[in-house]
Amino acid sequence: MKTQVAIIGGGPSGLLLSQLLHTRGIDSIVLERQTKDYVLSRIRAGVLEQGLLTLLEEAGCADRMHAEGFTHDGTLFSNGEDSYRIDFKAHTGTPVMVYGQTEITRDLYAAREAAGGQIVFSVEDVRIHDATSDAPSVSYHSNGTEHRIHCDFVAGCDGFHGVSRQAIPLDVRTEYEKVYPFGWLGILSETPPVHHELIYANSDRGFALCSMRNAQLSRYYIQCSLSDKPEDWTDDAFWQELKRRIPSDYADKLVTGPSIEKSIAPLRSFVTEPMQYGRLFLCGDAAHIVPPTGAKGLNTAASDVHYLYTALRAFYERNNSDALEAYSQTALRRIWKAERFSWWFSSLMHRYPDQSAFDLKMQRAEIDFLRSNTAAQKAMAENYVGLPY
Ligand code: FAS
Ligand code: PHB
Repeated sequence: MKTQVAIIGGGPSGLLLSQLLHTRGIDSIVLERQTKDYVLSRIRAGVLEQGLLTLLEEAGCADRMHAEGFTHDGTLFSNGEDSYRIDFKAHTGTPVMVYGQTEITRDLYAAREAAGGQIVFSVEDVRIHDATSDAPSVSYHSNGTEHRIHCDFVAGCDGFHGVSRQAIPLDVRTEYEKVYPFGWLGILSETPPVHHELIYANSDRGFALCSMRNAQLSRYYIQCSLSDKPEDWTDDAFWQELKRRIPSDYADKLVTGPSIEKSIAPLRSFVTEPMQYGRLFLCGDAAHIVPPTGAKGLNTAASDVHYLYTALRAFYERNNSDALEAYSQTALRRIWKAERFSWWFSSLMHRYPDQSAFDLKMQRAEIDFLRSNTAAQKAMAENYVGLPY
């Protein structure tokens, strides 16, 4: 088989890149390890930056998002019983969109299938060959048969546990990592959201987040121990703990119900440098991970896709490779700012097991400064709605 861009990974990064390339007549093949249903069963991100909205519009996949998504102009912060709102729209002129990553992935699959896009599911043993040559290829097994795709470029969109990052030799790549001493226990419930905007709650018992997917589907998280397992938490125990961490005005009106999904996500900051090796380019979680606190995971995957898509267009349409050669440097400049914001926001909102009394005073002072200072709120808002591409 031959294509222009071989894309490893059929999550949001790989699908968005494939669909955008298609709009410019650039051919790609997507290789996905799982089945389509499995990919769509994963519950992940919920808050979208304007940059991602623009890309989905360019890809022709934004209609359902605009019809069913929620535009949020701000969010509520609480510290114990105290709460205050940060108005993103007032500070930046930009809102955020609340629309689940699962739905984006569903919309992208539909667009690729409508366009006759090539997506191979349930592939095994994917390998990248001759990445530093002008004629790379990708081999894989499907239904017990080995296949090879000859291509111009390889896009590694296969997430944190994929093979693409490993194709960059250890003596070429540098990895930066911070593992947080807690996780997020998240549930999905077919209940109305407790508030029309998100609530980020800092409490003496730990962090909590009240989010949503639609008017009858809510997403809630509580900070939990790394040793916890989802089965350690009954639904009732989860609801009781969530109520202890949010202001009583909201706890009293919280509508509870059975969880239809319950999972624990560990929190990690991680970056690989460089994000390219010869004609292999990494996008999204294949290259970097952020703690979900700042809702930057999916949104930094989107800016990577924007940079790579723009660079590939320049190559094919104008025979110009400058942006391809600068891809890693360009993408990393925005990624490190998202890593900083996610780390700062996580440090602000969570209880750390080794937190000293002084550390707690610093955290409380930072929260109080954010609560009372317009410049601090503007800076927070500019990061949350998304820094420029
Ligand atoms: P993905 O991991 O989504 O997709 C990679 C794809 O590659 C997968 O479908 C995988 O099956 C496939 N793959 C892997 N290895 C392969 C191989 N060898 N061959 C072929 N295919 C292969 N972000 C937020 O902003 N907010 C959140 O609340 C949030 N919650 C999260 C919860 C969890 C449990 C996780 C893991 C992540 C969460 N994220 C969140 C981050 C998440 O949304 C990612 O940023 C987003 O999925 C990135 O998309 P991709 O880069 O496409 O990677
Ligand atoms: C979500 O709705 O899943 C969500 C929202 C905001 C975050 C993290 C997750 O910061």
